Amino acid sequence: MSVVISGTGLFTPPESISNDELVQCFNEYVERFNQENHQAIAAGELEALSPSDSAFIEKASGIKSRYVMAKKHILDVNTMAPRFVERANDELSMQAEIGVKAAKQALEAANKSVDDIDLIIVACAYTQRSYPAMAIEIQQALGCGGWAFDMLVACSAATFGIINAANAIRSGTAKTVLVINPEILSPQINYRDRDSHFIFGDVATASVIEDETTATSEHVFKIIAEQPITQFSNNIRSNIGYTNVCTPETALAADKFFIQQGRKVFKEVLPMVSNLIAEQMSKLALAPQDIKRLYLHQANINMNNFIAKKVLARDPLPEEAPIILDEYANTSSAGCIIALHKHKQGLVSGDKAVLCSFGAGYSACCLLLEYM
Ligand code: CO8
Repeated sequence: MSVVISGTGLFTPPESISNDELVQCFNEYVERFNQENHQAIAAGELEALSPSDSAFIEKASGIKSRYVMAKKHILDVNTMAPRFVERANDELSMQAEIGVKAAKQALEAANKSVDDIDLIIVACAYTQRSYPAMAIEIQQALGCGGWAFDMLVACSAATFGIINAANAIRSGTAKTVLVINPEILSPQINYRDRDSHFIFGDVATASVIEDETTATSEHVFKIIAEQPITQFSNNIRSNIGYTNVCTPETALAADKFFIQQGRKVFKEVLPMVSNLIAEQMSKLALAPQDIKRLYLHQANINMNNFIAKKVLARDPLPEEAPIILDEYANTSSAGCIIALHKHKQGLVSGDKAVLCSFGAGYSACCLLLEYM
């Protein structure tokens, strides 16, 4: 039995924030902080904050802009965080809503109807609540039967989700699966932190996974190899959780937001990912020239270029390792799926591609795909 990715979908929020807009607000905050605390700073009791810089952001990360679900209060120096209107229990929740939008596109691309779907996996970095599961809410909103569950694997959630979907199909517990990645990351960004205020954006992606024999869409990606890997690290961490959100004195502390040691992540994750891809290629006796496309996790352009160069044994052409983080920023698990969704042009039947995620945990996953 061969399992395929037969369709993908992408929901892009309507509002976008440029680096310049973000930096302007951050620098206003820095000026205000330094003015308000000038005595303590002068006395050496407090360190002055340093301004952010658009050119640094673009050079260090490749990010030029990010889409967000609620722009206004992110750019208000008095709030510097998104504000969402709480929805009633009988309304579709925000995360389910964007998941449904991406899922409908994926169904259309795969020539499937909601009646074909018998498993929904919501795989992402954060769910809006623990229960009832976002996947079960989406199951009801779409009108699908079968079963549904949520799973969290930070930036590797989408690829781990696709592997779970493939295994459900292989075991016979599902025939056609929707893997949905609704990534609402903006509430976890500390917009007052110079090191990380620029990193993430909001988005949702979805993929239809099914047996090759039931697929009817024009082009599909067959999964020809897959391997997840994890290794514990505190270098990317957030301490937000259900045990501390109700405590006012800890709820807004800096450690409750996303924090990373970017340089260490860079150094430690690169060999882990390069080796993982090399092992998968060697299992199938694939040489660098056999790989026509690299759909990599979208966290940092320099990291992606490094990995692509290792895999291809030369500098990659832009179309060989597509970058979407310039427009979308880091969208956690959705990034590699956005790259695949938007950059299939030029592939011909039989071409091999790498779909690879890496991120917090650490967690990484490499799928080798054949375009059909
Ligand atoms: N403006 C100007 N200067 C700055 C800024 C800024 N905004 N930020 C830092 N600097 C300065 C620093 O102070 C430093 O100055 P000095 O040299 O004087 O000390 C200098 O710039 C260099 O700083 P860094 O060493 O930090 O800069 P890097 O070149 O390493 O770039 C990056 C920083 C972009 C963060 C880079 O390290 C990176 O991208 N690393 C890899 C990150 C990565 O892959 N992370 C994956 C994590 S994502 C994930 O797993 C998802 C988690 C779940 C989702 C969470 C949702 C919120």
